[in-house]
Amino acid sequence: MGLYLGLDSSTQSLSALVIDTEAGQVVLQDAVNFGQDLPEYGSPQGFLPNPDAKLRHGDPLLWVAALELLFTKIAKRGFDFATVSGVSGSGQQHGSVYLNQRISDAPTWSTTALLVDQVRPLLSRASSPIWLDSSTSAECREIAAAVGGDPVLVSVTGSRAIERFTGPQIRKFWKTEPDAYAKTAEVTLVSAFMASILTGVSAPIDYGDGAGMNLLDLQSGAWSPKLLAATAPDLAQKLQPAVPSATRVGELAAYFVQRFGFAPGTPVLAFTGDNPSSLVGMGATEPGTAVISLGTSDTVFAAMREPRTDPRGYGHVFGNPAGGFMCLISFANGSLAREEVARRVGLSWPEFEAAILQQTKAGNGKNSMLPYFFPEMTPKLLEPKLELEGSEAFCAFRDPPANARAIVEAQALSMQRHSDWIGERPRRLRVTGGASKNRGILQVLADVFDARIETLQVSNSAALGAALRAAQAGTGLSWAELYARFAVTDSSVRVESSPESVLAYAEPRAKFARKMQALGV
Ligand code: ADP
Ligand code: XUL
Repeated sequence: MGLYLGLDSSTQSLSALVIDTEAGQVVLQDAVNFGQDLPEYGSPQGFLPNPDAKLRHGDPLLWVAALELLFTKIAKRGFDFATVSGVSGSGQQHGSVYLNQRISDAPTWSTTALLVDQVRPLLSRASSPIWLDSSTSAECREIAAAVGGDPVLVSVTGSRAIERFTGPQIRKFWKTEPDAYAKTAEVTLVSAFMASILTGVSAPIDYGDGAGMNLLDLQSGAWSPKLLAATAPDLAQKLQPAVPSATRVGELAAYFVQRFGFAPGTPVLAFTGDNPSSLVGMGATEPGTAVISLGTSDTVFAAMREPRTDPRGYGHVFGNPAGGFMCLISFANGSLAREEVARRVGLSWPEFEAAILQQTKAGNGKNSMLPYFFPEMTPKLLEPKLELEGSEAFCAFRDPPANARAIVEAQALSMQRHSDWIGERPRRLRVTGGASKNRGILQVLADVFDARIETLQVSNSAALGAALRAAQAGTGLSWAELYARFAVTDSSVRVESSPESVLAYAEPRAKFARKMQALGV
């Protein structure tokens, strides 16, 4: 029993959450927003702006600076870090960090200098490609061709070659900057990088996040020699072996003990991807509960009885941190696309919500949208594809309520279509992420999926999942016991479908399917 800290290094923020397993309470939540709190890193949305929508890199030093700032902020609140019995965390998936020296071989962190200044000379690549990057189509084709095609990749790794996945990104780095690649001693993911910073040793990558690299053999749990060879030379030497998510990867480095007052020897459990972590934070590691996460990206995921793959090729199989597998479908046009509509028609979030709940109806009076403001991964559209169909005002973005509803309906129809391969239709959906506060969005999801929507009392499911994983390893409590205390539904949010609205989606669903077919996706 004790206090456990979970961290989540996501696209736009780093957040912390502490649970007290004895009291069954969340005792602390705090966050650093990359754009607002660290503007000097020039990443207003968490990544480095680039006019080429296919190129999306982040600054790994920003993530390190955020860690230091977050702990400083929490210490100022008077929180006693010495009470923490264990730490784990999660990171935005697929993003990769390149180091010219293994962290284990680098000098131990000194308390007389800032962490960023100690990490900077260790980077062999100044920026990190992140999950929003879609610039590696050529590398995907090359990797797939080298191993005998996408079906081989799917059977080994659970996914076909995917632009944002780490393997194709590593290959692009090798092709475009061979010298810098040759100088790279270690390639790691955002999740394992953050764990390495905390422990001062090279933390291994877990099966949850490692499965998003196009490199992990899901059955053996080892990097596939065939895929390593197809990706880049000497890659095996640059990767730590992959490990089960419940692996203790070290203890907090002396730096954190001395600067912030953590207890010496505080164990650190392997970090995982933000989606696998959310699976835990949503209490959904057993099959039967599907989760929709409405963060920067929108994702649909669920634990799987047996690994099943998406015949359309967009979905993925990742390691479930509680053992076994999970499926995931990710949509790049999530919150950033909703924000774009809200901005264009000048609606605040409360107005956006009212537009859906009070001013428009299911089916949106036949106004519809193809909502791809940015390149999309599901379905695969390498160029933005924004199409509006309906009234003149709607098509000119001059009907704010209908424009607001249209994007949400299109996103929900897309989530439903692209998760149909998971199997049985979900009767209950758990929704999380920043946009899950919006009842209008929840109502559209309920009606499109004809399912009951639940949210949890704790909204930061990735950070909660990290704290729960640390607690499970530290206390030996079962997942069921931990979920009963922490993954508790918010009884004030019970959004049910209405039969009339469910019926109203039959035609928009068919129309959306026709549009997908016409696009050949
Ligand atoms: P991530 O973890 O990917 O950084 P979050 O889960 O914190 O993202 O979600 C952040 C997003 O939530 C913001 O980009 C914003 O668009 C969206 N958001 C916040 N409040 C609302 C709201 N009331 N309605 C709709 N979207 C919202
Ligand atoms: C999942 C994905 C995103 C990132 C960022 O495959 O690309 O959900 O994990 O949250």
